[in-house]
Amino acid sequence: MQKELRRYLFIGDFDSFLLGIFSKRGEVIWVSSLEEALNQTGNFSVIMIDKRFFSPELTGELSAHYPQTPLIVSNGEPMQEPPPSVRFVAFHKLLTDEIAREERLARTELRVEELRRVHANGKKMLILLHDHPDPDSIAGALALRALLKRNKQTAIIGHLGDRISRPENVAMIELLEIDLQELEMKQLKEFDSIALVDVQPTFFGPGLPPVDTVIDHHPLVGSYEARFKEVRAEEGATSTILTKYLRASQTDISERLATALLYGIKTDTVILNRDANPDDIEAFTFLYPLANLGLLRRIERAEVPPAEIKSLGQALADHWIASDIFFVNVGRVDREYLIPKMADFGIQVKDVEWSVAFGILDKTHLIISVRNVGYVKSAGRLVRELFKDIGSAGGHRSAAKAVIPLAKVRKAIGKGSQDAIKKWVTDLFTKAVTEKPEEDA
Ligand SMILES: [Mn+2]
Repeated sequence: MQKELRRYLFIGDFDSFLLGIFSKRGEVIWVSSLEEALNQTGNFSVIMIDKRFFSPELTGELSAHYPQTPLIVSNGEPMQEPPPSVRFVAFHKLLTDEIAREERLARTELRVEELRRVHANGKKMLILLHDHPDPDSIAGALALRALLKRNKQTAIIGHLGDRISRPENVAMIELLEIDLQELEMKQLKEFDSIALVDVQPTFFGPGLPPVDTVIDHHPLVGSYEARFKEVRAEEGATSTILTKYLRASQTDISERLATALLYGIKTDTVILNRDANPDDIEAFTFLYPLANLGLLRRIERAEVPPAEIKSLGQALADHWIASDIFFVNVGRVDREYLIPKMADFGIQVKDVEWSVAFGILDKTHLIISVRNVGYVKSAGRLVRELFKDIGSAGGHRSAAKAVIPLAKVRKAIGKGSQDAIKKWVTDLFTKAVTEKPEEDA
């Protein structure tokens, strides 16, 4: 099909910059009176009228003379009630929006350059995740590696801590063929540079070598040094931050990477419900057409192994509700994911505002997983205040977690029986949740 030549008729006072933009797209005819406008030959794709020239009579005559041609009124403030078939477009606003967008992209691109300089040298870098990597952190790591134009030989993605157990995460790693390494603290000094993704140095406690980069969306915890720091608590996912980086630097996004990032944003924001902001939605919309949705469905429907259904059933039996908090004691588990799964379930119970699931992992640690409805106190802040002195604790506004060595629990409550722990957790949360509201949101 032959491409149609676009012709634009401008009536009135328009900026030459704007006319220049349109002349790149077709023929521009610019007149300063209605008479001249009516004397043109041929048809136009669209007629633009300066708002000061606008009147119902003028648009009436133009419509009669050029039937089927859209009329667009521009310049100045939007019209109260444009007549039917006449539209208003504020070009100056479009242009300033466009410039603001480009400015944001350019700023982000400069950040990417800075980040690339930090990791330009050094043969082997480490992208370190938290101890129990989730889809957002794994996707973030893949994105950082692509952004730095490194591969699995020159940028290792690793974590301390145990094998990954949550079925969806296992499926993600298998189906996207992600090479994730289990490391020990003493191995970290073998790397030339370290970037933390979806986590901050304070999470690891002492023993962590100096890190070069921190990219995270959890609130800033403690103080630490890093050559490159991007900690944005307003974003719902680390994948969102890195998607912006990839877009601004026009880095190629493979189908595999897009699928990972999409899944990361989806899980960290619970399908754009929890803690999602417009950036998350924009990143999601951008990634959606690039991702392999068939693969994503296979990752998401990863099921609970049959042997564990019994544990889930038993866990649910030991639940109670106090002060609109759903508590569930999951008991002893070898796979941590059962605990957050129970917390996710609990928050769906009618009239519940908080859900607290806890259990003992590997006979050594008490894991507490917390969810809330989102419009109450921040879950992350609450668990930090409760447990920061005896374990590691943190999270988001509506989802948080604490990991406490059993020895510390025994020290805090005098004993370590299930009943004692149940009473301790119930009392702590009931008191913390019902206490006077915190100052800011
Ligand atoms: Mn995250």
